[in-house]
Amino acid sequence: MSSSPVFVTRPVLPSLTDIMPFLERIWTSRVLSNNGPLLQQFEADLARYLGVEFLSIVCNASLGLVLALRHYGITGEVITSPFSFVATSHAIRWAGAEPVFADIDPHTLNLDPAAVEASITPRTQAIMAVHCYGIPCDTEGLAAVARRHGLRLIYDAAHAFGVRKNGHPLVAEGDLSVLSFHATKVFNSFEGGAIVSPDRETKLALDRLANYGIVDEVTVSEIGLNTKMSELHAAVGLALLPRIDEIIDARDHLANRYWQALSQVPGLHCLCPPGQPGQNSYMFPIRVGPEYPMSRDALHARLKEDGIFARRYFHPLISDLPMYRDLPSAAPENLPNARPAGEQILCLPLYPDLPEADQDRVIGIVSQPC
Ligand code: T4K
Repeated sequence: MSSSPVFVTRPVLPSLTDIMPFLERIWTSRVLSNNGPLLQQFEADLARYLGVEFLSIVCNASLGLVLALRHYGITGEVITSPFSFVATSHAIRWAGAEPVFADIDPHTLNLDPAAVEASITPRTQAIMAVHCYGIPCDTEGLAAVARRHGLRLIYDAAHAFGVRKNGHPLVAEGDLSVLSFHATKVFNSFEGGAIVSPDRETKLALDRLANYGIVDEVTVSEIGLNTKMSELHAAVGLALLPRIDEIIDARDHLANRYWQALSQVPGLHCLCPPGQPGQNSYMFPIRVGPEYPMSRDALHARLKEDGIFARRYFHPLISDLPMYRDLPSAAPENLPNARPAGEQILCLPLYPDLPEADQDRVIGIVSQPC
């Protein structure tokens, strides 16, 4: 290993100066949790930034997805993408429902509405789609399928912070959308997430579900969970949110540098062209095709030799994991586009303060691996 390691991502932290006033408020009030003042402020500021009206902050996206399914009482089949982080399918199982895998579109890597429609059975109750790498799903196509068959449409929007489609916030699509503010995401509160609701009634129902189902001191309306965010996490989010445009601009800049350097390399396909209005440059995924001088896995290993930790998001496919691979929908012939994606895609290091010299090391190897 020649120089310092380069990771696929590194979180941006708020400065200690920016976070201190929020910490002082916590230490003075001694309100640490349970819908405290910082949480309420974070919710309001986030909703304003994202351009939505009703949003519930939770402790992470995984539990946000569980709550979303529980809210609609979904215990039947949920059609979902095998090309995602394992949390998507795990959340379906934790809600007591059954994941059914449908194939993805080879270009967007998101659920293909036609494949979704072909997977519907009398037991299907919902679609859980993922905006993989922040690339928007075919929201119109999925909405049409959901409408035709009376299904709920829930988006795992863990990657889609701030993304806009045709000028509109992507997280306003579907019945509910769930964001992640994990350390590895475009915007983080160390851990955290949010559920975007279409109306106040739904938001309040989700808030109740996130707080054990408590209505008041003597009334508990349902079997809720504790998925609340603490005031400390809200403080991190509040201190970082004013920097979000600067964070996304820095990501866009680096994504553009990758694009300039790699988009013409024979055998490589860069999936996220820069300069698309409303994108967030969460990842820089490349597809390593058969014409490239080595396989995706060999390139991954070659980068590692130089201390560059690119990641094979998402390999293995969720449908290949032991707890899912025996499902009929996990059969390889059902997922002809997801399979090669799982074998060919590599996400290159990308985070706002990635030094250009380190990015050039990545570019040097990827553009001339042998
Ligand atoms: N849905 C989707 C589509 C998701 O991608 C995710 C999470 C979820 C749902 C669930 O969201 P949450 O419940 O977490 O809110 C990472 C993240 O842990 C995971 O949150 C994320 N997706 C997934 C795509 O990536 P790993 O196992 O690859 O993380 P890890 O620990 O290997 O971190 C990757 C790199 O990031 C490290 O090499 C170094 C850097 N890093 C990481 C952490 C945690 C840091 O520099 N500092 C840190 O604190 O899963």
